[in-house]
Amino acid sequence: MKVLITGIDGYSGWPLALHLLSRGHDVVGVDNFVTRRRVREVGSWSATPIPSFAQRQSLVNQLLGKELPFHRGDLGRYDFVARVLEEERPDAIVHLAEQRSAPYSMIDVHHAVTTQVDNVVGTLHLVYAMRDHCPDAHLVKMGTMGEYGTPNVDIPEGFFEIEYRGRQDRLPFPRQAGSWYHWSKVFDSGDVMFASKIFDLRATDVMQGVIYGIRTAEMTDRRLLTRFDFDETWGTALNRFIAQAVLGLPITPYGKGEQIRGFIALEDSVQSLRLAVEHPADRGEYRVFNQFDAAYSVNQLAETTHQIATELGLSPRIEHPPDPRIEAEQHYYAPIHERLYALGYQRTRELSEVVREMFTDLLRYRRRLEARRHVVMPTIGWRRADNPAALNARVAASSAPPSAEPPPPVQDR
Ligand code: USQ
Repeated sequence: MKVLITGIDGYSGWPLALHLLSRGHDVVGVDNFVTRRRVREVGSWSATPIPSFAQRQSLVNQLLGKELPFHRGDLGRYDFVARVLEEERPDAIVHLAEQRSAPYSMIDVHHAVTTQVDNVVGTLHLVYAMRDHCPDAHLVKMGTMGEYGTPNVDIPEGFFEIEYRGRQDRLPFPRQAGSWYHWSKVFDSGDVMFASKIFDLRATDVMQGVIYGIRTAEMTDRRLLTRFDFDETWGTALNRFIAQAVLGLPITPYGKGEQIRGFIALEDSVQSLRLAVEHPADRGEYRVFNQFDAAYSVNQLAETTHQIATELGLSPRIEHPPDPRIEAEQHYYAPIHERLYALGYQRTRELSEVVREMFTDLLRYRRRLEARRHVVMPTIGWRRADNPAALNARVAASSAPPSAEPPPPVQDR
């Protein structure tokens, strides 16, 4: 199959490209490198050194013997999106090119607006360009488990049967997102559901849990590693905890730490996206997959991190800062996740195994973590008004300009 990945340069997009290429698919990439710029904006960088995209293309060529065509551009420009789809006519589009950070969207009004405009407009441009240039293609859209929030009932995969005042229907399950970012995904879901109906498109909305991990089986060379964010804005819970333990900073489950989320290893996340691609939805069908392996509280993840860090001779400690978010710190959580398993999905990575692997990799990149330790602890609050000032101060304090990133290391295995 020919698969177009928007956001191919990102944390998930790059491993997905490698995985699909290794499974014999053709991959075409699209990206505008905005994540690299926005991570610099908050004074941070990836713990793993990331080669330029041109270098990534030659590595794919050299190590996998594959071509990786690429279009640099912004999904906010319809002429660009239409031209790429007309030229490439892919069988599937995996749409990952969205602003993906909840804290980033909560910095101030401008970050809230840019998140929602980028995400909603990019998706709308894609569905219109699909209608006009590749109406038979399958859109695999990255949604998020966070769209549902934490209701006090089980969470179905997108839709549920309801009886109300004596009548029954199958309706979209209510959304109760917890950040401007998560709300942008809710709006996207509505738009994709509607587009599949009016344009007769094939669409899968993947409600993804929090991803953790640093590498996949295809990363046989250190230069093929994906980016790894650990700062308060771009790093996610478990990835941050391990970076904190390596740095000797406190591991930070927020508030009571009983917030439960669905989690999935990076490797299994790309496996499930491949399965979605290889089993397309029907024309006019909008389907929803809840994509995670297991639900953990952030306390459980902090304890696992603490235990493995101790085994490795580090001296970790757990602290509970006040939760900077407005979210339930203790709640019921039972989402259903069956549809991917029905397509053959199997969990391949155990939590503790991936945590150990992350420690090994991050200890190797300890100096890069050290250079950005000042951006790890939380400062962005869901209610605070002084966020831009705090952010600007931190960027100014950043110890080295982005151009000082060392070149990618040479092959090590
Ligand atoms: N958390 C901590 N301590 C930290 C960081 C986070 O306790 O140092 C807590 C948060 O308060 C939250 C939970 O961990 O309750 C998850 O936070 P997160 O930052 O790991 O993830 P989140 O902001 O929800 O967003 C991430 C990705 C997003 C994706 C989403 C899936 O950034 O792109 O959509 O995970 S989900 O969480 O299922 O919505």
